[in-house]
Amino acid sequence: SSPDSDGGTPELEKAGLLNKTKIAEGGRKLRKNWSPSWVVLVGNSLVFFKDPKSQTPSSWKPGNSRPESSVDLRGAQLHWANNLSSKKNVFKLRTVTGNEFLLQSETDSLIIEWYKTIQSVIDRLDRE
Ligand code: I3P
Repeated sequence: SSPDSDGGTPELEKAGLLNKTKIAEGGRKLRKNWSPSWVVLVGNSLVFFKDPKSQTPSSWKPGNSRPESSVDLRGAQLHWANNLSSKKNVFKLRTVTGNEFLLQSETDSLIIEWYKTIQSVIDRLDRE
C-alpha cells in the first residue's frame, strides 16, 4: 500500500531550490520574471515557496509555512525547453488549466533529477 493509503500526510517526494518563472496563466502569455523558489513535490502537487532561506526539507510540514502557489500535476505536461530561454537546463511545466512555468538550475544533475521525479508523478497520475 502507498504511504498515503490511510489518507494521512502525503508523501514528500522532493524539495529544493530552483529558478522559476511563470510564463502563462490560463493560456495567456505573461512577462517572464525569474526568481529563486523553494520547490516542494508532495503528493500530486508541486508547491512553490517564496522564501527559500526559511525552508528546508526537514522543516517542511503541511501547514507550517505558507506556499506562494501550488500546481496540480494531474494531466500536466513536462518538456525540456532550452529554446524558451537564454538560460541552460530549463524545462517547462504546463498544467491542464493552461498555466505554464519554466524551472531552471545551473546544476545539470539536479535539474535532471527534478525532471525525472516530476515526470514519474505525472505518469503515476496518468495511470490512475
Ligand atoms: C527579460 C529577462 C529574462 C529573459 C527574457 C527577457 O527581460 O531578461 O531573464 O528570459 O527573455 O525578455 P525583462 O527583464 O526586461 O523582462 P531568459 O533569462 O529566460 O532568457 P525572452 O524575452 O527572450 O524570454
